[in-house]
Amino acid sequence: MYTNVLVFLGSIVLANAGCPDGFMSYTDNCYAFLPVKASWAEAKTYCEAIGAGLAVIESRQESDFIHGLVQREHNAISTSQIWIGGTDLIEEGVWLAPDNRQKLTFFDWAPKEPDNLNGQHCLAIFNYGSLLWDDNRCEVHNYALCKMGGDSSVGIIG
Ligand SMILES: [Ca+2]
Ligand SMILES: [Ca+2]
Repeated sequence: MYTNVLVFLGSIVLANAGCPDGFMSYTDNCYAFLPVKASWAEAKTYCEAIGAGLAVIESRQESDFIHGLVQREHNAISTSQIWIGGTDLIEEGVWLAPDNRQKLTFFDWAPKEPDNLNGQHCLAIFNYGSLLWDDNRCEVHNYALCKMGGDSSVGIIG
């Protein structure tokens, strides 16, 4: 617990350290909320355009940090979910990271999700209540959360 507190304080002191303008830092990563409604694939492209990727959330601690970040954007997100990194488009029920195709190992599903209702293959954070996760139709227009490795230069490919 003590270590967690120290890490938490450190993340405040170092807020934005090593991150581009508009990004928030947490551990070794940088995060940016994109208040632009787009399909999951478009959101992925937008994140890549700023040198990041759709945020793959990998732990309880990281998900809790994201909840705090999202709650600060409450007005912006009240009408929209937020796309994050994860899709089961290739194989139903097998969730892969958007870039390296690694299987996701951490999930923060809302109750009764994922339900794959009428074919839902893209990962989003609900825009109300607990901010837990939903699978939604990839063509729905949502906001996006981008993530960039702060300790490695993630360049724009091309
Ligand atoms: Ca699905
Ligand atoms: Ca769903």
